[in-house]
Amino acid sequence: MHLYKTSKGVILSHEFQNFLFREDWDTLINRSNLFEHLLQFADDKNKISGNEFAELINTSLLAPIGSQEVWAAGVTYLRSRDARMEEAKDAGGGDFYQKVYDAERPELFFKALSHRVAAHKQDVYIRKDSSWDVPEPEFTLFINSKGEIQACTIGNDMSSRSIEGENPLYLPQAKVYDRSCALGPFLYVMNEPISSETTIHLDINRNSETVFAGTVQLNKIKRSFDELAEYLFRECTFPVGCFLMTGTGIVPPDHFTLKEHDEVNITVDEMGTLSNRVAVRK
Ligand code: DO4
Ligand code: MG
Repeated sequence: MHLYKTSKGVILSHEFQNFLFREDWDTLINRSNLFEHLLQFADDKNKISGNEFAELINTSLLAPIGSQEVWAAGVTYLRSRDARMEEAKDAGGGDFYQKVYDAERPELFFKALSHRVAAHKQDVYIRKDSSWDVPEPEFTLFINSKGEIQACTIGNDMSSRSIEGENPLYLPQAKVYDRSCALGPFLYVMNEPISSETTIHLDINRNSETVFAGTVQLNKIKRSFDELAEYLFRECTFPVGCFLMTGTGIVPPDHFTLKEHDEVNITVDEMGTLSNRVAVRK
């Protein structure tokens, strides 16, 4: 079992890479024309069958990341701006979200290295010192060291709304902690740019019941992916490329908070579902 090809592109994971490619993960993915490179391996003998693929996504896979940094963009959708203005209003921080939504410069922040990233079917964590927590389903880009967008994956930018709402300067603590980020199940190397009509779906299940469901289309984003990538690469180099989460367009209503054992499913049309259970770090 090696590599999975769909009509839209090639799907890659560490599990395939061990069998098929001589290079390590960082070298393999950090190149121009990644899709064309992978196509060379997509012959019948290297392809896995649909059944094998279906089996694979029921197992815990490694997250599709090596030594890359994960960065995230914020307030790129109106829904994120509105939710944050509300949560920060008592702290007097609401205006900043309006300003950053309108500004030329986007909000970009450092999110994680691989040791803080949960893979598909691994637990994501909520903080013990937080009382209001949400997942943020985000279309996530892989950008090579030349700043070229080469692939994408599904991301969850886990966030503490109580900590960020208390004071926006607490953003790094609201956003960066163990297992605050999930990526996967695979790296999707597309043969053409993803359609702006693509829908992201978030479903949160508790005791087998759906307690929140929401959707957003990629075309609701305020900024282009190229613009976000260009800002990120202005004064930062990424020797083996980086991941960039592009912001959330879905925020559950204010009365909602995640609880331990909830299951968070983030589906992106044509790509698949990233599934994680919520836990508290022991
Ligand atoms: O401004 C704080 C973070 C925003 C964010 O993570 C998002 O909009 O997705
Ligand atoms: Mg986010």
